[in-house]
Amino acid sequence: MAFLRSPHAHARIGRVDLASARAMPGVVTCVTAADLRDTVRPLRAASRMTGYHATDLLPLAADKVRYQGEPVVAVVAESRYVAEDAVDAIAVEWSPLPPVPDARAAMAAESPLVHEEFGTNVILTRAFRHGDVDPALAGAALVVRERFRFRRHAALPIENRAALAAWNADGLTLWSSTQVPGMVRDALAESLAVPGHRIRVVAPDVGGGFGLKSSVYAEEIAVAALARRVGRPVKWIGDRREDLLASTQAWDEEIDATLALDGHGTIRGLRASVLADVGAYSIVPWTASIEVIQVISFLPGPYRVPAYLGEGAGVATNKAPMGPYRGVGRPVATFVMESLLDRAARRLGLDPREIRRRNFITEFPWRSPSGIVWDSGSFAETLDEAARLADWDGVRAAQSLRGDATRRLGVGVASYVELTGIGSAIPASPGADIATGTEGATVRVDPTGTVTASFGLACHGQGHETTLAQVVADTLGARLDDVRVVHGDTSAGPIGTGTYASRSAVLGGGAAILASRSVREKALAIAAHQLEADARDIELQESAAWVRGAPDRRVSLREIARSAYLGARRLPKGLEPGLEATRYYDPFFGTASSATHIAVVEVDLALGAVTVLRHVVVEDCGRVINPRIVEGQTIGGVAQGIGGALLEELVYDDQAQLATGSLMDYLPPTAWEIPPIVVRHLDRPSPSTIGGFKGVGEGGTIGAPAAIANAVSDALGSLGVEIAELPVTPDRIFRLLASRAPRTG
Ligand code: MCN
Repeated sequence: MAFLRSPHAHARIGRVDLASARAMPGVVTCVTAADLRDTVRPLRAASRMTGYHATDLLPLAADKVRYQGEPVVAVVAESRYVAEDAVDAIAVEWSPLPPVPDARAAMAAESPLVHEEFGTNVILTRAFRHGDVDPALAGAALVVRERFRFRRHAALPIENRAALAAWNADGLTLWSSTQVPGMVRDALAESLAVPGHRIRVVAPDVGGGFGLKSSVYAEEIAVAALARRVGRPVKWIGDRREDLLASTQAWDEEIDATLALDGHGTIRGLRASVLADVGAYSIVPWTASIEVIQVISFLPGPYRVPAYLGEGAGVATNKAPMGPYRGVGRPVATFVMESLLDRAARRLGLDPREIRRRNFITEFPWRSPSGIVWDSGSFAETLDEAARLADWDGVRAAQSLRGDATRRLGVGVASYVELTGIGSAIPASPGADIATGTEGATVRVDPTGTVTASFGLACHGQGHETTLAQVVADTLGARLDDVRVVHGDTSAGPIGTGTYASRSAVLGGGAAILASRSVREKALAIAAHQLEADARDIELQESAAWVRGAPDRRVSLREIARSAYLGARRLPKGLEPGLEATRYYDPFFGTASSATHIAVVEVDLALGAVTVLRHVVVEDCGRVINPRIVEGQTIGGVAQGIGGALLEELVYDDQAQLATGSLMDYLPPTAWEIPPIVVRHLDRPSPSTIGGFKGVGEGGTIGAPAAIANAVSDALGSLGVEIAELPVTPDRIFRLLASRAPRTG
């Protein structure tokens, strides 16, 4: 399959002439939205947010296109080459409309509308209020204000999105490079009106997702609908241009923030107003609010903020839809809060570490101003250890030695707290009907004594095959090599949604522990029966059970399992045959992960270039299942954070045309830009999750941009430059320096 995608950001679709394309040898079918109207129902993401306007998710645009790259015609051919040639042979009569390229301008009364039927481009608003912020600001000894800007960003997984659909008499199998096979199955059942048990969605080895693959996409529905129509399997593999144009995008917010403090640097209040460019549609199932709500939810960070007002608005523009990206909202929230604190510290003559220490939350559980419950947090401890590892004082000494050199050193800190393993108490959006708060595990010992642990999760690089096997092996008492983890297949495991929001260790690990405990209990009962001992006296480890104190009286897990399936004669009286369990886990609120990042940078005043010399992360992700995997997760996240801080930006021009549609223009960091990254784990078990795990998959990306921005501000502080916009490219540094340079002549 190949798509004819809109070349326009905003246009009416007139006559579509498919005749030449259809006549080409090798073309199987060409369809428009009208051809699918009777067989595909639109999907809508529900929410009770005030002023929320849901938009339809359809496989192809009908009547009007709202962003460059939106699919309009689907072509199925014998090969992708033929399909692409056929796309070129299609003639569409476009009637271009004035584009809406800018969120602030889109709020003006005279702006063209992305969706005329709403009568506005503001498609959602949300606010969090706590205490009374006006008097807190009015009576403050110090008030710092800034307008921050975090530019639009691409998640850029190495593997582009792809989907392959095949129908047989039993129903549909869809292979998709998705993070959320469970959500895609449910969505396809609704959109194609097929019973859920007739749909199997498989996410095979997926080459990264970073949040981009955690939504339901038009292309997935299109391949399934077209495969049904033509009676043959249909495959679509997106190319990089399609990925940059038509996958969900991230960030793109402007934040007006005001922080009020007393003379000692204690926070009195925080006010923030966030304007988010959410693109053309509200995505399924997250709505268009996911990024902006997270920014205002998490802005107060790990600090005591007695009065808070956080307001967010999502504004539709003619760009690809906004979606979740590693960290969701928190990279932006952390950048804003940490930058405000550094500005306050500079005005008050305080050490950046000291202002943080004076404001950290120290009592737990703590209810944040947006209603999040922090169950724990190692804020001061991560800060002190990171400062030690980064040699903070050594950098300060080196700075004073360098004086006015043209290459300035800077050191920057960022601390954050992150809600991970989110349970059912925190809905993705008010009133949203998405089962993100629960996850299941099935643990089965087969008659050969090997263990299969299956999950509704869909690992795409996080190493669940290793870490969840560790959890099952440890809890059950099996050899690690005897445990196989199965995930990413809706027909092979319990009900689940997928892998996103740093939830798999907490929810998958929690469900795995519950299921493994059930299986272990039964295995102990069977072993006790076979060994003629009391179950309380049986040890079960490394796939063998023995009587405590009498290691010769032993049976293997294989022998226990065979008995379990051979039935009554081998089992204790009344015990049901079989050796497997399925359990679900809901951590209710979730648990708080935290970390401090410190970046040391060098800024070349002549080139405007920033080099990150070293980056330190000290993190508390609870009980660490696998230190090397946690380290890998953190380093990968920091690499993406460096990209967001210094390089990566999706640039749209004033016609809402993407100017960075290839990797010649959109610049992710390479090995050259990534310094040595030091990661230290604190290993402080969560008080509120089974197993004590806290999530870690996003943290690197949350802390790094803020720490780097603060380091650059530190390097340029004596020149009167403070960073308020990311990425801080050489071009932006030049402009900032030029605007501050003393005039001569
Ligand atoms: N882990 C651990 N000990 C802990 C916590 C976690 O050993 N205390 C392990 C887990 O068992 C898992 C890994 O660390 O193997 C990440 O766990 P977790 O924090 O639960 O996150 P998820 O597995 O739910 O992964 C989602 C998260 C997100 S939201 C994004 S975005 C992201 C990320 O993970 N995208 C990734 N990491 C990624 N890594 C790769 N390679 N590719 C992506 O697309």
